[in-house]
Amino acid sequence: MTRLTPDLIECVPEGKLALDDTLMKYTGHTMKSMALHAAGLPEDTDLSGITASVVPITSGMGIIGGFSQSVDAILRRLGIRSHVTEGTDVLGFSKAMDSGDDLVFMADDSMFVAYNVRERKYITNFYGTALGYATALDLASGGIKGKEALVIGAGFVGSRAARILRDMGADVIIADKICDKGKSVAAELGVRYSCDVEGTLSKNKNVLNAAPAIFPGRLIAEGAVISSPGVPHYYDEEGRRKASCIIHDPLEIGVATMATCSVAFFHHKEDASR
Ligand code: 2YJ
Repeated sequence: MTRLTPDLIECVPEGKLALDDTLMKYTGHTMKSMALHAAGLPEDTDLSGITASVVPITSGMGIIGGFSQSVDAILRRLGIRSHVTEGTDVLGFSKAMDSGDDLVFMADDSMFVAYNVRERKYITNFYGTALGYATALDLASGGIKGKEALVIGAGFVGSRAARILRDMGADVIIADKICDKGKSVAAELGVRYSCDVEGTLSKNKNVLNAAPAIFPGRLIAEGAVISSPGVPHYYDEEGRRKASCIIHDPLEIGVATMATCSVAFFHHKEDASR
């Protein structure tokens, strides 16, 4: 699992959303309206009644500089009244409980969750990321229903994205360089798989790249729509020219979608598929 680094997220807190411009251009949505749409909530939902605590977690490899502040900034941009707790870890969590906030965000090295305190349910970043990027692919491709969608990577995000895209009515192919992994996830979901990641990528126009891999431009299909949560993220000049759109950000799409899915618990609109 890729660990975010401070340089990847350093522009998030101040960020005037270049991401909003990209999303608007390719999906017709802002970050907020896309995240609300993904969670099945009205796109003009006012989130100013929602409060959130972000708890810094020191365990394992420790605090990532700017991580909690970036999550906090993303929540505020959605209109949520968020703050970073003064204490870390269990002390921070107890402060979050004392504050009576609706949602608590916290991440260690292996899991990042948004916990809905009143509904006692949580959403993982794996699910929020999968849903956010699957929604971006759906919108940017003009509707993925009935179309082929290639999911590269059968890991925590890719397997969830494949399920979401299948449920959207896409004809899903999973490709993973570890062939047995792709095969077993595909069998579980009842979708196709390919062990030839590069060959399949070069033939597919609708791609969700959840692999920690870099693909050269010669493998990108002309006009491809690429929704790309995978880190490291890089497409060369040829890839950028051939793709009709590449959607990526290091944190925002996943966190914003976690937040709206957590809010959807209040509306009983989110199932337990995390
Ligand atoms: O609170 C902090 O500053 C740190 N404990 C944050 C750790 C963030 N965790 C990661 O980047 C891990 N790779 C887990 C992410 C899981 C979701 N993709």
